[in-house]
Amino acid sequence: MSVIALIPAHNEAERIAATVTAARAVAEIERVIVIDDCSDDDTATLARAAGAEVLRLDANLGKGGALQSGLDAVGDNADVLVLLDGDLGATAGEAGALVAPILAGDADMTIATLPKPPGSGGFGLVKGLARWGIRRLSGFEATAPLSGQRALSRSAWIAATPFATGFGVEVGLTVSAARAGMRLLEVPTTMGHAATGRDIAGFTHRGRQFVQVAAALSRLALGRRS
Ligand SMILES: Nc1nc2c(ncn2[C@@H]2O[C@H](COP(=O)(O)OP(=O)(O)O)[C@@H](O)[C@H]2O)c(=O)[nH]1
Ligand SMILES: [Mg+2]
Repeated sequence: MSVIALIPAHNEAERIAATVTAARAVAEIERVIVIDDCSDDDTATLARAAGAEVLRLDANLGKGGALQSGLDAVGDNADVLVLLDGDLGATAGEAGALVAPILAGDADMTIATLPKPPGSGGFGLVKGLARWGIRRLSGFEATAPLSGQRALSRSAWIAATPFATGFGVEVGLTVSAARAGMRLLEVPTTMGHAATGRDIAGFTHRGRQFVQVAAALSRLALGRRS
């Protein structure tokens, strides 16, 4: 079984090395591929130094586009895909808990739930929209509708490709897989990431996410994926 981790990373110099190191230490994971599209910092160099294969893209494709490029690059070589954010740091080492149910044949897609991050965070608007849309479109009750930490069997990613664009990728994965009758399983973890707060950067980030999640849900409602 070939288990390949795809890590989309845009300006993640602060955490990418720790994320890659931890992902590479997961026994089940065979290859770690970082997809870096036009970072302004040293993300690619640091990822490579930490032992990742790095796919550099000439244009900024957003999170979903980066993941699709990673999948296109591995082609038929993967049996299980692991999707991990670049800002998990050492907690990426918990990814084995996502892979195990797939390898055991107990689920087609696992989704990590994360503890509430310390600090204020946002107001939960994006998460609320994502949870509502997923329920409306597929009936699935998601605890962690936006979690990017997932493992997928081949049948699950075939059901969910092409991936939805930008930050719509996760709702796209969940709705498409659930609609196709895939078995989805949320797995509690203590993973953590660089959460944004109640400042201008945080509101801008979540505003962009809200728009991209809404766009993905609209396309799914109309029966189109991307
Ligand atoms: N390659 C690539 N990765 C991206 C892009 N946008 C976000 N990411 C990555 O996707 C992951 C999640 O993004 P993040 O900004 O942490 O969003 P949040 O955790 O949902 O608030 C991180 O690893 C980002 O570096 C992008 O345009 N290109
Ligand atoms: Mg993050």
